[in-house]
Amino acid sequence: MRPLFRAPQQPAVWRPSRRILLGAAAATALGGAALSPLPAFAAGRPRPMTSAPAGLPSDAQVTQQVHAEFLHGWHGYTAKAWGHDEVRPVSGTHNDFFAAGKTFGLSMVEALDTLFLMGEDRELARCCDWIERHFDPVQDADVHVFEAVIRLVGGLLAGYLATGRRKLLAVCREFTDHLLPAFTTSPTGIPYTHVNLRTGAVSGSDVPLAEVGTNIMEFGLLSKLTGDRRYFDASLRAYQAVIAKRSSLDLLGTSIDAETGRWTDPDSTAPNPPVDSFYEYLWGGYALLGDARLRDWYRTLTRAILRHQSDTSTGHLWFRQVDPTTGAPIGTSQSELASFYAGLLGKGGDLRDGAAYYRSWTAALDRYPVLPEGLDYRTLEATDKGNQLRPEYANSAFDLWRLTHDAFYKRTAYQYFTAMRDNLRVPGGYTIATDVTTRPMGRGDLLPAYWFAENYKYLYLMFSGTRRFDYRNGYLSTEGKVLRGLRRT
Ligand code: DMJ
Repeated sequence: MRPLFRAPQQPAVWRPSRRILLGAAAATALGGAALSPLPAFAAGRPRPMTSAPAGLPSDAQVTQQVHAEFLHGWHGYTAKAWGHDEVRPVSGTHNDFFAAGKTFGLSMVEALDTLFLMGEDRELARCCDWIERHFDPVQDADVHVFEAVIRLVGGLLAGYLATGRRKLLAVCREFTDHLLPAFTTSPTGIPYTHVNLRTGAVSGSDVPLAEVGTNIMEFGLLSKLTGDRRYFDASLRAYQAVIAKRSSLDLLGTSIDAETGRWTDPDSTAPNPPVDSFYEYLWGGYALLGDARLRDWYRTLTRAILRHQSDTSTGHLWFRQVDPTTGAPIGTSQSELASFYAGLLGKGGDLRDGAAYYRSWTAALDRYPVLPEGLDYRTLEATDKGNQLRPEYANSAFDLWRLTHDAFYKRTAYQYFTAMRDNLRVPGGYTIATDVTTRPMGRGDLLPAYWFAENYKYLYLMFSGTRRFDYRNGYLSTEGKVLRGLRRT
């Protein structure tokens, strides 16, 4: 057991080896022997830039702007939707995220470690008090397991790490115990999509890969903190069930049946949703828990994606959809959510490919200041013109900046920030876009809770150099939760 819960050693400074730069060709086969070392984030706290690159305010100024904008959204939530999951900032009403008439105080749970990093200790304490008094982990609600894990389990864990309040860990454990039937009642170990927290009744056997495999970071950490390995074991079993079904090209499909273990959609659509974070958690699970099987699976599957799905025909790197057994191209759509993959490639050792994919998305950002939800990458035409206040581009900027300290990532992250502020800020906070191609942009009426966990946290960490974060060893989940590297003073 011990190796599962030991963080891997990282070299002090990340210099891509030739083997890593060769990327796909260098990876070993599934279960293979020694692999590339874990790329380290650049050593130490970043030194604030007082003379910023052209067109960029100083780090201190950007930090202040990002902090102020975060608080603008936060105060919008606390004024109109305190105690509820999400705020609708235009109408001043609220949204129940998981189930009608039920609340988990989702925006509060999502915000915990961001409030800590920004030094908002009074707001943080207010949220913890609410959670300890009102969060009901066994309410009669059918919850979406994937969302419950990344948002609530991850949020409570990060809140516990930020504050040391043991009640948060106890609530997290009890809540997770009521999610577990989704895994343990499945004949294959692939979790059902939904579970009723009170009755344990499960539903939803057609499961997208992200929902199978985006839990090992939270469950592994919970196992580590409680000494109870049931959580980690459930995650690992789910991963094993899917990886055993990979094609002869080492490609995976999109959705799988939890009861039969057969593909319901066999096409390889990585790194788009709904498979995206399946791959992210193989690497993240390895980085956080030190389990070499996760690293080996990540390398094997990533090698196959780079080999069979890369398309540079437009002069930019994109990822096409393919038939998993022949590698034949079947689609050229790219979801905005896939832009997280640039950072993941960097963290996983394919830094050159990660940087190239980030540049592809930056070209799209030059055309649409706020990225549309979907594109056809051959033309950059928007296939879905909305934007759900997405954080993925900023996530990759943060990851790649941590690996390289290249000011390009700060410049482009600031471009992302100002476009969001100029187009999607409303008096009651921030809101989603219905059409990013019109001026002014078409606006909806929702501030998704992940905005409190992700978008401006990445920017704040890039520009602030806060002492509350361990820049070398810190590691964040897909939902931006700091699962390692919060520094309490
Ligand atoms: C977040 O819940 C997470 O980042 C998840 O992995 C994917 N999508 C949303 C934000 O877009």
